[in-house]
Amino acid sequence: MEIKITLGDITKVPADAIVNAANPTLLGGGGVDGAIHEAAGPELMAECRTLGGCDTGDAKITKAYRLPAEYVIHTPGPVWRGGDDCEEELLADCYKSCLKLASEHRCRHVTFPSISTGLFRFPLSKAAPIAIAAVKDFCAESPEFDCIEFICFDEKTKKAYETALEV
Ligand code: AR6
Repeated sequence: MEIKITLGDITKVPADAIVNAANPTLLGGGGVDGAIHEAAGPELMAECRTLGGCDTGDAKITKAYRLPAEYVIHTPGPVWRGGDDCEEELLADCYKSCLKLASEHRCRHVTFPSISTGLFRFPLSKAAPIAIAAVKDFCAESPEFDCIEFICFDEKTKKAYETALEV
């Protein structure tokens, strides 16, 4: 199993499952969520409306419609409120909930954005090591994945994930 860090737009990278950094309504938003809905087409929102939302740290799966993937896995990350509100545990839960669903759906290649580090303001230097550790922990128990890929939208994010992967 390979962990890859790539600079790019997650809506353009083929995968079995693309993870969406959503919010608990699952009814769309800005950032990567907006880009994913835009690229997938309106059928994605129609399916999301049937899901009844999702708790922070949990995940729900849909089809991917016009995206280059089989599935989208939607996970609401925690809003950063200073660190005393279980943000770190909830962020790790996001990655693990997504990988559990991906595994149940026999996905081998999963792409992640940097959950919570945009509009939800989770500090990147804290989020990147939590993300890498959560993926490594999960995959140590479930080795069926070929590739878990972090698609970073800017150089700063890519560097933070590369640094976290090196240690
Ligand atoms: N491909 C890859 N990464 C992207 C893309 C893209 N096309 N677009 C943005 N990013 P954010 P959050 C990066 O704000 O912090 C939405 O309104 C972005 O640069 O998308 O979890 C939801 O509905 C950043 O590095 O997600 C929620 O309300 C990372 O993706 C809220 O935002 C995450 O930024 C979730 O906030």
